[in-house]
Amino acid sequence: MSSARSFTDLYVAVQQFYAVQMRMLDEGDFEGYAHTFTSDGEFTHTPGRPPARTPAGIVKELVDFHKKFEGNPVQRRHWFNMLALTEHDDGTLESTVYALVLTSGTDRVPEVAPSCTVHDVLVHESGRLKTRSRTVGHDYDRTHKSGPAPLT
Ligand code: SDN
Repeated sequence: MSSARSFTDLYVAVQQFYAVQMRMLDEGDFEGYAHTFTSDGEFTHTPGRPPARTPAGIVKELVDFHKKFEGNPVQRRHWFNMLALTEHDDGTLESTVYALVLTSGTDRVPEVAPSCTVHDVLVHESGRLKTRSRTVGHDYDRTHKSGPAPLT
């Protein structure tokens, strides 16, 4: 770990990064969300679906996925929690979080689905955090195991 920045600083920076990133997705700013990934970034949001690659590919994937809500608009919010972070010697960060997707239609009670784990590789680019890869596992998928969080 670099001496200039404490683990606590890094942990808070990753939380802030996620708060901004996931708000972009939830507000429908797919371009903004996709550009929080590196130019060679990879994103798999559903098991069995091929990874979307590059910010342009990620925008296309998100536009396609959200077509299923056409005619039945919903507000989705991705709630991240239980962040576990490991910093590698080359500065790469591995992060695992729990994610709940809260979906509100016109009903007062939101649906919580799916319950997910997220495994990210994060890097610093020009002093800013970016996602190099994101793999989302879904708890209903019995082939998926999130494993224990790494001890730092
Ligand atoms: O970006 C994410 C996502 C995400 O984009 C998801 C999408 O649909 C588009 C970060 C962390 C978790 C997720 C989870 C999902 C769930 C996925 C599939 C679905 O909602 O049925």
